[in-house]
Amino acid sequence: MRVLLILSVLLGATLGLENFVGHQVLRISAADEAQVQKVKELEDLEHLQLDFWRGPTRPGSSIDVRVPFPSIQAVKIFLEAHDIPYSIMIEDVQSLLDEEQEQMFAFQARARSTDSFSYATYHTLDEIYSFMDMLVAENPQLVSKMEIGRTYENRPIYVLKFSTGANNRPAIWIDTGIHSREWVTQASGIWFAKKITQDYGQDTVITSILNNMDIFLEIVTNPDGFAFTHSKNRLWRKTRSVTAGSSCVGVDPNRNWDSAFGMPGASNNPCTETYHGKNANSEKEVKSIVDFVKSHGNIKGFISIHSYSQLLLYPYGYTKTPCRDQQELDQLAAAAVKALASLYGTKYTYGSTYTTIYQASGNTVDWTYDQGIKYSYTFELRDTGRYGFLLPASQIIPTAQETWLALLTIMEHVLKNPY
Ligand code: O2S
Ligand code: ZN
Repeated sequence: MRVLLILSVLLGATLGLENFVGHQVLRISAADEAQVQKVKELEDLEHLQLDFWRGPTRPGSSIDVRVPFPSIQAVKIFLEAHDIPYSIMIEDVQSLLDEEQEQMFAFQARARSTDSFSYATYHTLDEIYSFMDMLVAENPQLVSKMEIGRTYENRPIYVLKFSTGANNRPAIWIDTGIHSREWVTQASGIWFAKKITQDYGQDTVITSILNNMDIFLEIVTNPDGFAFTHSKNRLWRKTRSVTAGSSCVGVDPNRNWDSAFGMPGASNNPCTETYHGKNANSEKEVKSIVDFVKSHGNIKGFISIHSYSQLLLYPYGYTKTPCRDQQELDQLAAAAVKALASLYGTKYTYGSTYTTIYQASGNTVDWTYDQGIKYSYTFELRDTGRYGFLLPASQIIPTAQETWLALLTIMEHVLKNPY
């Protein structure tokens, strides 16, 4: 055990990877608003280097936070002193990372076709980009690849287009991985892409959807961040843009949209995980989608996929005021999570972002909704925190399969309810 530990630290060190030896993820149960405020005090203590995986949120729903080894004693003493209950969700973050690495290593062989591609493992950016090229080459009638822009570090930003007909049909947009560490989402995006090509012409629902609408799928929505999760820090969430006057890197691409930009529910501190950026659309990864959506002009459903917590959310995140279509969006969400649960019993909660998790201004689907895209949803995939962002690869396919049933429910509703 000790030898293994030393080995993994050495291997990680030679690769220049940030290590998480002894880091724990604590689940904090703040009972009332006063306790939530106490936890927020912890968030403001930058030297503790806390990484909030979930929350701080409303009283009653739990807060998950990764605590670096040197801060563990201080944090636990603080929580105990204020009578705030907590439990240890992950004993040692690094040991989960080591398991993930071993699993990826076992499936290293590069696939020559999308049939031999391993859907049940996590992949690098290069592997995903080569998957996309294979899928396009194998299905030229159905799939094409568009470059909608370049990232801060000048990587191409690709979108797969699934289309069987005329230009500018009404369309559905799906993005995965705008937060780079949410690896099960990009992995699910890959699976969705393959699923569409397999089921078109076989399954009546996806066939009728694609006979009338196009689907745009952006699998790696934050390529710089994703590359960084492989090369340096597995738990990187934001973009990789440099902020003048700060030594902290990156902007939260889910707080950078031009909808209540910079209002409560985002941070103006570049060193936090929810930093909104200098101005709306400052991030090229965001601006590329904004330009695409505006120039397309006929997107009818917009689904942005995150992890984790098992939630299906609709606007708004910046205000508790219900959106105009709240009733219809709520009913459709209910139907979607029911379809999702029908496969493996996975339970989802649904509702508006603000009322269901926390206030979030400048988020993607608030903007798309206010652009007139009525069917705008955010998913948070598995799990509810046992593994959090470090979901074992064995759960990729079940996660993608069940999510696909929810996506079909939403897409079919869009098809049957033109507006
Ligand atoms: O914090 C976030 O960006 C959430 C979603 C927001 C709409 C609240 C992701 S990580 C699920
Ligand atoms: Zn996210």
